[in-house]
Amino acid sequence: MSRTLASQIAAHVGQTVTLQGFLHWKRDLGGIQFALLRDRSGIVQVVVDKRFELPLAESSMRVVGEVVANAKAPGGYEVVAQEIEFYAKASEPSPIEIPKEEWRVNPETLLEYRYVSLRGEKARAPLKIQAALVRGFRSYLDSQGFTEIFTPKIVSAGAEGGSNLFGIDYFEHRAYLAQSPQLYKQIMVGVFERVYEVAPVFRAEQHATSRHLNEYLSLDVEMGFIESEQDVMDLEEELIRAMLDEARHTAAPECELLGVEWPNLAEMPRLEHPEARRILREELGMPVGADFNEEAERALGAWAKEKWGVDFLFISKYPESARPFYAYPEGDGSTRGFDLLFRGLEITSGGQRIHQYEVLVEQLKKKGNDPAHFAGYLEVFKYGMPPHGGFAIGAERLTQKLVGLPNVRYARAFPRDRHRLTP
Ligand code: AMO
Repeated sequence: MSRTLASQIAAHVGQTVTLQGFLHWKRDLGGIQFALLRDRSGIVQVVVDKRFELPLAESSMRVVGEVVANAKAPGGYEVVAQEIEFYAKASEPSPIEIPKEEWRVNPETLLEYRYVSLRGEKARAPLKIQAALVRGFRSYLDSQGFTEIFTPKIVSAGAEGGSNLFGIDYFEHRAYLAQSPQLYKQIMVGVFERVYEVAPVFRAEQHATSRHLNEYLSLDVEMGFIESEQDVMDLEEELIRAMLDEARHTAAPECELLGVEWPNLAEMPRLEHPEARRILREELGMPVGADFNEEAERALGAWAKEKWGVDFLFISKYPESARPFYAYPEGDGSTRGFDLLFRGLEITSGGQRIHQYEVLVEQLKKKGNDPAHFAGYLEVFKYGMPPHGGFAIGAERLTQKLVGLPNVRYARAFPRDRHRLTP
């Protein structure tokens, strides 16, 4: 059986086609019934005569019929059904009316019924766009000589600090869910020089916010033989362009459906931390500490948009106090660590890392750690690590900001948050 998609019917006027999909909506006009069939590509109107009884919405179905032009039909074409088969009829009315997508329901309700609310065209579109972003991530890095790696998600210690680790029982040992592949991607630089990973990571964030998930997709990159963190930012700039390009071309209908406003990709300025801090204090009247909070990031994003017309802004040279122990110290209290803000939200942390064993031990002690606790982390640095650096992009945050979602949870199919473990 050859299947025609909803988006292809214009090319088949006068022909008999087979459609497969879901009963999106139905209407009975007495003598005649109309059904909307939704498939992965879109929605098509089907004219159904009284011979056929239409079941509840969301039933899965197959329609064989002739394509005719009809100016009144959505998209200008419809299919006159000759045959209809239902693979599985819905046994209950959908708790969310999929066609009424401007759902004025409690967001918790939408997440509660995510297994069916995701079928809405607008609900599923961010995930389609995210898939394109990830595809762009992989293909750009492949083209630059990177190797995809797969590192353990069950680990014996945290890499980003102990506060937001999920502990688990691992036979007779205590283990944790990986909060970042940080150590492993560094080790793999010693193997392949340039590596990336696309995998979930876990953070026991105590607070429910619009930008924190407890499980998110981390797009990790690490590369060896760099001169400085500038090389890493150069790569990230090109990578972001390639990712957005992929989304723009291969998820064009979804971007259009959501009215995605395309960001300025031409420029991604780099602001050093002391200057960013001065702007916040003096120009924006916001007293800030070493690490910038959500409000400060938003303010900087808005400032850069107004001043330079940019959507992406790097903040570089973070102070040691705001960076993990592995950040490369400049010797003046600053590091070669950076963040990338997109429309005022941090979507990336990264930087050059320490590659010398003695410096790492020193930095660990300086931060009040006992190097013995980091023996596993330190081991590889005894074996000739090259100067290296990298970063991680939070896939849901990038998607959230690109498509303008009010909450990062809508950029993940089945979000895990402070109160949600199902569906
Ligand atoms: P960091 O902890 O800053 O850095 O995380 C990197 C990026 O991941 C995203 N992110 C999150 N997204 C959703 N929910 C969360 N709870 C959450 N926490 C972080 C953000 C953030 O910028 N190992 C370093 C990266 C590196 O230096 O290579 C790290 O994990 O977009």
